[in-house]
Amino acid sequence: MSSNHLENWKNEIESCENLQDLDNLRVHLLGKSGEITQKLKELGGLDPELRRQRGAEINQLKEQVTDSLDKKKIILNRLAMANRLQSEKIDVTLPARPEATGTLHPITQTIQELITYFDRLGFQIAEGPEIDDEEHNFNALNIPAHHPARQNHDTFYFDPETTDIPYLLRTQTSNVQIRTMRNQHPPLRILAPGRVYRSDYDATHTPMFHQCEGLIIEPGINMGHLKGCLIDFIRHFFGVKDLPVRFRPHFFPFTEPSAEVDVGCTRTADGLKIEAGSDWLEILGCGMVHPKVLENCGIDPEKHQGFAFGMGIERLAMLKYGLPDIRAMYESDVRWLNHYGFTPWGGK
Ligand code: 2NM
Repeated sequence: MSSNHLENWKNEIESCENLQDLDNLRVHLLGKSGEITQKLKELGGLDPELRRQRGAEINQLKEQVTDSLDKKKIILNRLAMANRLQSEKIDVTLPARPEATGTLHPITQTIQELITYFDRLGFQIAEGPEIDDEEHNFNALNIPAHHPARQNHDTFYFDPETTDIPYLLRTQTSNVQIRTMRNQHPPLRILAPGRVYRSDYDATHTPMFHQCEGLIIEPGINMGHLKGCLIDFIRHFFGVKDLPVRFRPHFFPFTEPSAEVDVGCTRTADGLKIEAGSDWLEILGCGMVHPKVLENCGIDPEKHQGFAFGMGIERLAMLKYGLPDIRAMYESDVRWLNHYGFTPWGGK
């Protein structure tokens, strides 16, 4: 019976076409109630002499079957791998699937442009708290108690019941310059971009917006330096070489003299163009830092002078990139972001 059985089993093993069939056959032969296992179990009832003889035969049979199963398994494994390699073949010449990449918000882009420009002029980029107190947001800046900007309709105050002193959301980023002047020694060149808050909401105002303020404190700094610095910056920012820039006298409590700066523009039916035109458009405020502000920060106004400027980043971005409504900036509409956003490596 042995050699006949062995031939049959080997044929069965040989005709297995896949690993699953082969495993089923292994269980059928060598499993707990498999054919060969069964034969081994039957040995128990035989005479010792016969048992040894048959035992040796069956074990030899079992070894040969196991050997055949192992060899077949190697072949079927190779076949399965070959099939997988064939079916999962990658065509590296296919064009890449387009990746969905995000864009930089126009505000982020504009802040980066400002930082890049003023960094080259040696300005430190500085940040400070958005929640601050009246000392850093108003007092140190020579903004008197009765100044309209202090009133509740402009400034967001925290509930005075819950804090020891009145806290507020900063209305400009000047608290950064105040802290820097108090913690460092002149000469200083600081650029402070960041979020500010005022209670206002329409097509050109959101209650949170961004400002960028700049400050230079050095001995002998004068209004000529201020004008040269800002004229160069404005022409560079808008990319218009001979753009007319006009300094118009103004009042700020923290600078003296103070000015508002206008650029030339043309107003047409479908909008506004920054260029040498017949009209003017205000884009920033500036002035020589008030002696009282320097004194408030421990700087001797007889030894050091300085100029400062401040601009609204949304306004600059809207003018440069033709954004019609400020409110769309903070609606997080992906279509708007894709349309007006920038690639992280510069350009559109
Ligand atoms: C402006 C206009 C004019 C300004 C002044 C200072 C400081 F802290 F040095 F006194 N920082 N920024 C300033 C001056 C801001 O924004 C329209």
